[in-house]
Amino acid sequence: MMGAIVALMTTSARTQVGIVGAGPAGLLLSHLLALRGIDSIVVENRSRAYCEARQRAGLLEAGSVELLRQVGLGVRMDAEGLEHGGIYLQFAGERHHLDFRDLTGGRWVTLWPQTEVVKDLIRARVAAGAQIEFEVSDTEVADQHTEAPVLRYTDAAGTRHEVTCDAIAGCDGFHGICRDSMPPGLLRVAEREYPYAWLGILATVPPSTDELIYSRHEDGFALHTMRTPQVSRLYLQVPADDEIERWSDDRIWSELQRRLGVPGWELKTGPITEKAVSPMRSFVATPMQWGRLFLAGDAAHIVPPTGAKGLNLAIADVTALATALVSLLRDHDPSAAAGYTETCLRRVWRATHFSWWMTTMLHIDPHQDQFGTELQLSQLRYVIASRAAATTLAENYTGYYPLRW
Ligand code: RFL
Ligand code: PHB
Repeated sequence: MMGAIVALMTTSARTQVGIVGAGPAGLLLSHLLALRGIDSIVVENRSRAYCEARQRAGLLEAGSVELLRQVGLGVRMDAEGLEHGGIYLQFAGERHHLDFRDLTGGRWVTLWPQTEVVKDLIRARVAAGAQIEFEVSDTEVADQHTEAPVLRYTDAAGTRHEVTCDAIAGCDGFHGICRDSMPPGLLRVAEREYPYAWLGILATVPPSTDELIYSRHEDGFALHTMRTPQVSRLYLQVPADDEIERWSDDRIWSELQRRLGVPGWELKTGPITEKAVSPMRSFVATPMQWGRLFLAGDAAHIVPPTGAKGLNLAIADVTALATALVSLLRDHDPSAAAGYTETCLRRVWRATHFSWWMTTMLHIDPHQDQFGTELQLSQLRYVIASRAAATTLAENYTGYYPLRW
């Protein structure tokens, strides 16, 4: 009975921007808004520890790195992040180096894991006294089409809250609730499913390579990336419906050795501390805004990870969104907010094409015929032989559109 009474009590509050999701998109948005004097609340259904440990992306484009530095989040990244000026592309048993700095006039990428971006963001927001509510449940958004949209959630102690906002940001990832809170029939979705998945591992062993290795092999794609000088991250293409239980550590290492191996090179092995299978999908929903509800990051679009674009798109979306919300709420100028979808989608579609291109060039489709195989190999030979083709890969990989804040 007491429980029922407590559950019925709702506390009311007000803020300028209600943010759903404490992933990189939601946390960075809250940080950027605070720098321009706009208040926000972030609600997140997982715990802080879970958000800080979730293994995901690794690579930041040069523009994302520069933005994080500019907004005071670069100290640990500059000390501990690993700058990469290129990648290895491997196919037909040979490994080739692409030098991004040479191809793009000095651009690069930085390996700075999403876990660390999220830890730095949470620490900065908490130190600034920001309101981040972890372990909430029953998140709801309402009145999105009015100038006073409402965010409701139940906190970890069981109290129901209703926060009246000037705008709501749906930064709640692909499986969140905000996208589905838009009116049926408004959203148009363009998507593609791929007939394979990635098995990703984290292993306590120094990387066996100085740059990332993207390898097309007859048995499937493999990627060697890293986290620190002591920790490696590796991925294997596996069937779309594969189960992690079928992959013993020994089987994983021998498959990686086969797909990544070239004469004279040795893959170092070590204890595997994490392994998981992730599906691969391209998905773009439009519009990214309805009234005062704005979607950002994976809530609006996802890409297969072969192009390393997802985190970078989330950063770019919220940079545009913060600018739009500052104009709307502080300067009463709605034009940037009205153009938000268009601003984001230009970059999103470039990244969507690039990620699809990298994915289909490097993976083995189970239904692939000789024609498909020859096209892949021809494209790969062209990329390593033609400076124009290599530059196309390099300028997309390092980030094509400049990021402005
Ligand atoms: P997130 O990180 O999914 O965060 C959304 C947050 O919202 C919370 N949430 C809710 N909170 C409250 N109420 C609800 N109803 C809620 N529903 C959900 C969730 O708990 C979560 O905390 O989305 P965000 O912020 O848009 O960030 C996107 C990135 O996480 C994602 O794009 C990247 O990780 C993708 N990605 C990569 N991106 C890169 O830029 N470079 C890479 O190298 C790269 N590698 C990868 C990747 C993603 C991978 N997986 C597992 C999908 C490698 C992999 C294997
Ligand atoms: C990673 O480091 O996890 C990573 C790097 C490059 C990719 C995907 C994932 O394309």
